Amino acid sequence: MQRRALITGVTGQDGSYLAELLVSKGYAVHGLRRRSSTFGTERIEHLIRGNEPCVHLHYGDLSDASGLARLIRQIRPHEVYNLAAQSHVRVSFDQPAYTADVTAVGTLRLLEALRDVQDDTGEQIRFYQASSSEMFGKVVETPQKETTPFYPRSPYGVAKVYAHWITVNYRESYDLHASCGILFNHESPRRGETFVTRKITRAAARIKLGMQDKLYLGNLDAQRDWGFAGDYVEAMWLMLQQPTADDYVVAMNELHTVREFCELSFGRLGLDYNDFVEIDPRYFRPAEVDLLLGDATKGRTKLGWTPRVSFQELVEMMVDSDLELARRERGLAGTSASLDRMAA
Ligand code: NAP
Ligand code: G4F
Repeated sequence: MQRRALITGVTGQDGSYLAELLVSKGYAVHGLRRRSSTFGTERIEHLIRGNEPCVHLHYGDLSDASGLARLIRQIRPHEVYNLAAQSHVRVSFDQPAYTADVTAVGTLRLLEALRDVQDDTGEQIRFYQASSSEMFGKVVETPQKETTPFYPRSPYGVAKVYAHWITVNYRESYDLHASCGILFNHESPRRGETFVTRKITRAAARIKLGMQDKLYLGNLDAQRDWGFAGDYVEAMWLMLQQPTADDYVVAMNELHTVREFCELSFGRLGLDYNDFVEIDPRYFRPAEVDLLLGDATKGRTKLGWTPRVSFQELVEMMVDSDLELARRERGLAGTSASLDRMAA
C-alpha cells in the first residue's frame, strides 16, 4: 500500500527537500500551506504543477486547531512531519506571542489532532517534530548531545522547548510514535534570505556583479555547526522508520564563525569580505547564542545517518547558485519586456 505523508511547512526550505525525498520513495505527499496574498510556493513549483502533481497542497495553519483536525481525518496520514514554525530567531524577539502561538502551541494542536484520530481509528500515525539546537542556547556543555540540558535564549528557543517537551509527553502519555530531531543549523540555496548564510551568499554574488555595494551584518563572532538541508531531511525520514520513537541530535560536529562564512563566500568570488561587510547594530540580538556544536553520534550509529555535503561544499553550492540567480536578475532588469514577463 502506498504510504501517505503530511508535511507542515512544506513551502519552507526543509519542507521542499523533504517533499522531494518522500516523492522519490513513492509516498503520496500532502502539504499544509497557509493562505497568503502571494503564491509562496516557489520552492516546490516543480512538485505541484502539471497534470499529475507529486505533492497535494491543503490550506491550513498551525493556529487553527479545527482545520488541522479535519485535515488529519481527511488524509489519514501514516507519517506527519511538523516543520511549520515562525522560524526566525531575531523576529521572535519582535513577535514573541505570535511565535509562542505558532511554534509552541501549534505543535500541541497538531498532536491533539493526531491523538484523536489515532484513538478513533486504532491506526498508528508516526510524528516528527522539528526541534532545534537553539534550545541549547547558552550552552551548559560542549558539544551538545541529546542529554544536554536546554537553556534557550530567545522566544523562539523557548517556544521550541515547549514543542519538544509536549511531543515527548504525548509519546509517553498516549503511546504516540513521536520523535524529535534536534537539528543544528542547516542551509542550502533554498534558505530564506534573512538567515545569515543566505544573506551573505546572496549579497556576495550581487556585489560581484556590481548590483550592490555593501553587506550589513550583526555579530560576526557567533559560531555555528552548519550542514546541508538536503542531508538533514534524510535524518528526519530515518527517525520515523525506527521501530521505537526517540530523539536525536543532527549535526556535523564542526564549528565555524559567521566571519569565516563571509571569508569563504566572498573568497569564492575572488573578493575580500573586509572591503564590503559593515556592522549594523540592528542585527544584534537582545540575547545571543554564541556557540552551537552538535554531537550526532547517536543518530549516526542508530539511524545510520551520514551527511554527504561538507561545509566548504555547502558554501560553494550556495555562492554558485546565488551568482546564477543574480545573473538572471541582472538580465531580467535589462529590458522592460522581461519585466513584463515576470509580472505575468
Ligand atoms: P522555513 O524555511 O522558515 O519554513 C517554515 C515553514 O513554516 C514555511 O513553510 C512557512 O510557510 C510555514 N509556516 C510558518 N508559520 C506557519 C503557520 N502559522 N501555519 C502553517 N505554516 C506556517 O524553515 P526551515 O529552515 O525549513 O525549518 C523547518 C523547521 O525546522 C522549522 O520548524 C524550524 O524552526 C526548524 N529548524 C530549522 C533549522 C534550520 O537550520 N533550518 C534548525 C533547527 C530547526 P510560508 O512559506 O508561508 O512562510
Ligand atoms: O542565520 P541565523 O539567523 O540563524 P540562527 O539564529 O542560528 O537560527 C537558525 O538556526 C536555528 C538552529 O540553531 C533554527 F532553529 C532557526 O530556525 C534558524 O534556522 O543566525 C546565525 C548567527 C546568529 O548568531 C546571528 O546573531 O548569525 C548571526 N548574525 C550576524 N549577522 C546574523 C546577522 N543573523 C542574521 N539572521 N542576520 C544578520 O545580519
